[in-house]
Amino acid sequence: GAAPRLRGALIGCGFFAVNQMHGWADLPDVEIVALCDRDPARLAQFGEQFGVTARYQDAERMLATERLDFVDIATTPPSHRALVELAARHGVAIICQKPIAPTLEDARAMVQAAEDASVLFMVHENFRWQTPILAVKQAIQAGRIGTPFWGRVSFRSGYDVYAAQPYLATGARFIIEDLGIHSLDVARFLLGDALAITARTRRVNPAITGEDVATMLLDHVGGVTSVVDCSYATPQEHEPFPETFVEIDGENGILRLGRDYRLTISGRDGTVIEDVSPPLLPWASRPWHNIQESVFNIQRHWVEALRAGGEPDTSGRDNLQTFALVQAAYLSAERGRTVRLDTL
Ligand code: NAD
Ligand code: 89Y
Repeated sequence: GAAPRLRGALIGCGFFAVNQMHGWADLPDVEIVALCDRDPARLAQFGEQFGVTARYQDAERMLATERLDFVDIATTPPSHRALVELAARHGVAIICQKPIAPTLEDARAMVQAAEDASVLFMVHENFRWQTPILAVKQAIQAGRIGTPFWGRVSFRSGYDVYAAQPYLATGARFIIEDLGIHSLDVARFLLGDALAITARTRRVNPAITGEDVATMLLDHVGGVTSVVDCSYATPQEHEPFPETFVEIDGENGILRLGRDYRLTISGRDGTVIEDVSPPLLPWASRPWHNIQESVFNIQRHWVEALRAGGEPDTSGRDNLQTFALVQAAYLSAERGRTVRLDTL
């Protein structure tokens, strides 16, 4: 017969966790059996919305009480390390939202804790699971442009992200650790690991504390160069949020992922334009549907990894490479020089 359903618990019933709950509901292999939020009003409202009656304000109590296969941590970064270490102590597999933690020291300790406890640990780094990004990866792997030698991953927007996520306006750091982290991960996913980074940052919006513009130059293994740029200070007539644009030049052709999810590939056989739009899932809403579908895709991948006992693509260990790029970018911008990752 079918394997028993995986028993998960969600910690952090906030803005983004709604998408995670909808994604789980679409996976017949998974049941979210308990919820945790330290805010009782959010916990109650969320529990009603998704019909989950086992509710806890304290994650420690939840882990001591419930029999779980995994926890899905959807809190903001200051709580991530303690929650990951708690789940590891209980021998429960772990998904944790990005950014993995406030510091590289925390991130390394979390990966170590999961490895010491022999529990699977995945960072919810979902942008590489977006249908258009997967289409770009597929085109490269199929050899449609030959070996890449240059790339650009770009996200420039004027969308008001502060309305739904007010904490983004008040942190000392903003766009690289919140959004650029995804762009850096996409650059790694498409072009390979990076060895060094050079970054420049700006704050344009006077109403926020951290940087809202970043321009980064990456040196990848094998001599590939990329530019990763992001901005939330770039309002435009046709707001592209939350589309990531990609340009890759290869030895036998080029590809461009542009507006409205149009992928243009120019190779030996001429130019082909493909529509690589993400599907609009029943619970999704524009313009977020691209991100929302990637939540479902990464969750499906998690179920496969957990069932097989294999390391997920965006494991904690893998994500240390992306997170090191984030930390190195801030250091580079602060010092005005290139930072090699092996010096962190
Ligand atoms: P939020 O503030 O709306 O929700 C966080 C919730 O966690 C709150 O309800 C808070 O009470 C609860 N919480 C915090 N610490 C807790 C603890 N120790 N125990 C129990 N509950 C606790 O935040 P959000 O906007 O939903 O963001 C959450 C995370 O999701 C962030 O790390 C953010 O970067 C990430 N995020 C990811 C994506 C993506 O595409 N991957 C998109 C948006 C946000
Ligand atoms: O928090 C961010 C993310 O991960 O995707 C978009 C976002 O919600 C705002 O930048």
